Amino acid sequence: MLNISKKTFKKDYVKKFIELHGKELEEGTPQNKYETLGTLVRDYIAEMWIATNKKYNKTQEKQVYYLSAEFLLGRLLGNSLLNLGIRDICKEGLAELNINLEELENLEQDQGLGNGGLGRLAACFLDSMASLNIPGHGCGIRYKYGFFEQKIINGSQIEAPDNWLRGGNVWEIRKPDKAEIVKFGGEVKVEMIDGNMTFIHINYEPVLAVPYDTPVVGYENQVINTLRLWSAEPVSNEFDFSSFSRGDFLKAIEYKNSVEAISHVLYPDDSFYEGKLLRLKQQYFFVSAGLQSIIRHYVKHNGDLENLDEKIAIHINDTHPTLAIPELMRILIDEEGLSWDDAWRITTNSVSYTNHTILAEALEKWPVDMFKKILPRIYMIVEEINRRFCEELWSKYIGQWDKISRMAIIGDGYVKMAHLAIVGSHSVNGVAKLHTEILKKQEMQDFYYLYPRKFNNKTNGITHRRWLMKSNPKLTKLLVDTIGDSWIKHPTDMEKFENHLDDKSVLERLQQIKTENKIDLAKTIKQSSGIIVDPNSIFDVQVKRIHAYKRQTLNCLRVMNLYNKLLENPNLDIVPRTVIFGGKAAPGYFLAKKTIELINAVADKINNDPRVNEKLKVVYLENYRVSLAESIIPAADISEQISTTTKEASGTSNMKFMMNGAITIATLDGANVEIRDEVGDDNIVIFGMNEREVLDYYKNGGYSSWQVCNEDERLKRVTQDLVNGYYSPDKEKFKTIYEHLLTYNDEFFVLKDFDSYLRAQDKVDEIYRDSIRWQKMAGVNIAHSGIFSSDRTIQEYATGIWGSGFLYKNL
Ligand code: 26W
Repeated sequence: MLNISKKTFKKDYVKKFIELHGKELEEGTPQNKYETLGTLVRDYIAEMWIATNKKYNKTQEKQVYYLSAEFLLGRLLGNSLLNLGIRDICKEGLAELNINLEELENLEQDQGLGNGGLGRLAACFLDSMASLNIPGHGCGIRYKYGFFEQKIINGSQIEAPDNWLRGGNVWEIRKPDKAEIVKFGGEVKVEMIDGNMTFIHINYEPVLAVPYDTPVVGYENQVINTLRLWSAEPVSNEFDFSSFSRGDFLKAIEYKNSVEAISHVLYPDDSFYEGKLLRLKQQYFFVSAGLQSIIRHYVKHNGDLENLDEKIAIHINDTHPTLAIPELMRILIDEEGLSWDDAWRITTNSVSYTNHTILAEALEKWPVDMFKKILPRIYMIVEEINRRFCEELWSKYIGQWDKISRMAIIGDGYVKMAHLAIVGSHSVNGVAKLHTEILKKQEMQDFYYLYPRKFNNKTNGITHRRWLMKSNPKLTKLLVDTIGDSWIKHPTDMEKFENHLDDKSVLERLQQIKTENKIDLAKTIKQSSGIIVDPNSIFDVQVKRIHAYKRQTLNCLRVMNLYNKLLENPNLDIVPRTVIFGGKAAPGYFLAKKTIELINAVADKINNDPRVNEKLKVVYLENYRVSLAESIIPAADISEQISTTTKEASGTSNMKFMMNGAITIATLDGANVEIRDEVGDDNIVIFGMNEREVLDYYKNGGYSSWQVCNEDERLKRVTQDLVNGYYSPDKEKFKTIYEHLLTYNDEFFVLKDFDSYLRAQDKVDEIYRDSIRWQKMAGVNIAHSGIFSSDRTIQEYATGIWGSGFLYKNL
């Protein structure tokens, strides 16, 4: 907690404003004022930051490095103020200077360096590590362009570059003196020097990795951890173009461009893996720079590499940073002179790996030729890891060649990154119970039998500081008023709220808060899409990446069906609904982009049909991102978590919604299963096929979407409406969706689950009419959401995987 009075803050603020902008406060633009506040807060942080680092160096506590290709932080100002404990003082101080804090907060560009769940999880984890006093730091790429901006034009997604650094970034500090060199291409010369085999990398292309550090502020505990993001630059910045001959000049430009390309843009895919050279370069770039700087720091402060694994933990977020394994081997062997065996012991003891998806099409594998050419020394090390691993397999599984070749790290011309990650780490975890079980039983079964003790579950979580305290201040206040504030540091204390759910005044306040949040969202919707929605209708929300397995199509088909029903019977007695969608499609994912077009076509027709408008509206919110999520989620009545069972590893928006009092309608997939276990069957609406049925169909076949469709008049009608011109004069427009469902037998069982989904929606309607019951359900969901705080998740990682943060074991 930062100790600062309102008076001092005001003085500091005005002084900083003048320093930065050379004019008086009254003349400042809102942007000037935001920049001033951000810079001032960063200054406040600076001293604590230095003190934290000093303490870490002195106590030699185990340091955790969280390696991730993505960190989806969103905005930093509001949460930094909250965690510093000075948000109220700043708010009041600014108000006295005629400045509205929230307006400044809304001027901040989202830091959108991630695709979705995996990147946002990394951001929640940073917040929790700092807040739990765990010395844990992020390591990633400072993409010049983050996840693209989505525009919806004539109902279709158009991508625009996310130039997030345009207006500067007050949070980062460039550290050129901490730069590292990363080497690509070239050859490896093997020489005997003093009787030792020595590997010398020659003719490589050097890339300068320059770190930018962002402070990660712990909640009222004086801890500031570091997120270090690397930017790629040419090794020499001094291009004296005039002294180059023409050939050199062009070469120099080419070199500069190829280097800068590495940290230019985040790949906007989270569905289909593509073996792109630049992506491989990105992965090696940040992993190599990160590890070199970690080891350099370690050697400076600790010296002895022999017990490195007791002093640092390296976590790899999915397979994207798997090259950390061979890179650490390279540093320990080639640069520090350790033996293979010592290096291997240290590496495997340090590294741990999280898997985030079982979708086969998303598994990373790199063509050997590409790998070898771009990372010759690393390839040699991977080959040696593979050779030794296969040797182990041969002696264990005598004669079982199929199994051995299935499990090898290198095979069929590819390097299989998940295999390398499992073999080269001491811990492999899934992100929800069901997901971990599926990994063990199906996807990674061979490895599970070989290394049963490596496998473990760590159910995901979300930071309640951003997703409740910051985004829903009214609900936060209600909780504090009724149960006190112990839950802020011990989120499972939220359970106490359940004791107050027989108090009518509490339920009324819950409802009032939800309505006020809905009014705010209705304004946002009006501003961004022009659509007027009724805050008294049910706000029914599905926001997430657009993907076939997440089944936005199922949601859309039920809206189309409801529309048909309302037209048939205008007096149909339903609670009015506002169905809200949001999310981005990968630019190359045709079916996902078509899904967006379909939702918008359906929305357009329904919203312009006065016959149904009192009862049904459909909204597609453009450019879904962290900051938008913060205003949508507190306003949701219903959380749509409707993925095909077995396909969603965990989901995390499901947790955010329940924490804000939405009722979940869900399949028993990912963490929905654990949410159900927490709140009980009466406080969640479950539908659809279970795990066994899905796995059985995938294994044995026997599903016919065509037959399911033919036996259901409603389905016949809505699927025909896709291709008969009902939603578009161009009958071909939604043919791909139709074909996916009927010609190609509906891979994700949309039609199969349709009936059960509709019945679940009817049930929601029925429950909502009983306002007391609904608010109680909302209350139970809030009360049981504490377990899904990422503080719980991080404590499990710290004690179960990293062996760090012992101070907090007894929290
Ligand atoms: C194209 C390569 C690729 C493939 C998969 C890039 C990124 C991915 C990620 C693993 C996708 C992802 O974000 N997975 C999500 O991770 C969340 C955090 O664990 C889970 O909650 C989601 O269920 C899971 O889909």
